[in-house]
Amino acid sequence: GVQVEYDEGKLTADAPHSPPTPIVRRPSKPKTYPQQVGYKWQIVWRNVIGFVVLHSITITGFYMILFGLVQIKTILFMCLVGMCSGLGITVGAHRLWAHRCYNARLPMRVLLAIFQTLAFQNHIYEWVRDHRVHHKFTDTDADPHNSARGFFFSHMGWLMVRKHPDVSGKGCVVDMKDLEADPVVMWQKKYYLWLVPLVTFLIPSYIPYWLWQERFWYSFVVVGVTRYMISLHFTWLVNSAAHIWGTKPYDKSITPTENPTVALLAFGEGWHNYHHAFPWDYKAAELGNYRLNLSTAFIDACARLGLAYNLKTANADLVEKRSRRTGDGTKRHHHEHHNH
Ligand code: ST9
Ligand code: ZN
Ligand code: ZN
Repeated sequence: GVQVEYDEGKLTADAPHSPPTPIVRRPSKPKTYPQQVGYKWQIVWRNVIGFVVLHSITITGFYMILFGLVQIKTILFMCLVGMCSGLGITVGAHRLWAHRCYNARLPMRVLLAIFQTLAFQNHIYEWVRDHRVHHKFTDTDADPHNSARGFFFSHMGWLMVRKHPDVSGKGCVVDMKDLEADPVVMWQKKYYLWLVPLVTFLIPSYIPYWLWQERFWYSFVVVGVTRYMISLHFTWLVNSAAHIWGTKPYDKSITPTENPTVALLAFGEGWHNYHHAFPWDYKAAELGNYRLNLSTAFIDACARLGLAYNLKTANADLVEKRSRRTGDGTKRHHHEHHNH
């Protein structure tokens, strides 16, 4: 046999019957995003397997719901638990603890911590640290769910690989003293490993069994796991979809967008261009009403009860100026309303 060796496009052995074909080295499409040079992926198989198992159980859960294997009461209870866990993230972890958009009295903080534990998205302290780092270093290697690495990475891929060294390297400058001073946050952090199985899965699954004799394992699949995975995906859409699709009326230089679908699914957290422009606003949106913003309605209700106070919000004038200066022109300005 004739051995043909290619070396930088030159034929180095005889190949009598075929004309020497020059090797054209096409510049291959970079497989890495620009900043990734010199950084190696490290897949965390424990998490990959965990998510495969959870998604498989979720498919079973959809089957049980669609084919009437669980009672309507159980499905309604699943929605209630999902709503509470969602508010634990939006009203608690996000708008209270990560951004300090308002202050909350002890009973409200305890309730929000319980709700946040229902959501099993890491303990409040870790959730907030990752989220503050996301705002400070958006779309760079230091952003835990850097959307420059694509939809899948920012959606859930980031939870299945080791973090980029910049996340801790640069993230360590983020001040967490306020959370260290909150006994509710530190108590949840200390007992989180015990609280998760109990609060996220066992208690919510047990209630339908206890109160209306639902089969425990059916309840576990639907109210425990399926409810959990749906709320995870709704949350993750804020990091993926709302960093890709939508308008940018407040700041066109950043990836976060105004995404009504995500706003609906994530209780008002899809107005993400506004949120990145005014992260300290407790409404996380400009819209003056509760349109697609259950979280704002909840905070206002708590404020009326005296549980929440010092609610911070951007006034119309400030928003208008910012929008004119850095927006993409999709915001309807005040004078336009007057003209019509
Ligand atoms: C989940 C979270 O799903 C979802 C968050 C979404 C955020 C959404 C934001 C949008 C806002 C609104 C939401 C609306 C929601 C609506 C709901 C409606 C229904 N800074 O992490 P490690 C250092 S969780 C500074 O282990 P590895 C630190 O020293 C899902 N430093 O890194 C740390 O040590 P320690 C369930 C940082 O080894 C050390 O590095 N959970 C920072 O690379 C090691 O950290 C899971 O799936 C930082 N930001 O592992 C588990 N980060 O902690 C996921 C780290 O001791 N987690 N450091 O201080 C893991 O398994 C791992 O973290 C890993 C990375 C494998 C992902
Ligand atoms: Zn964001
Ligand atoms: Zn935020």
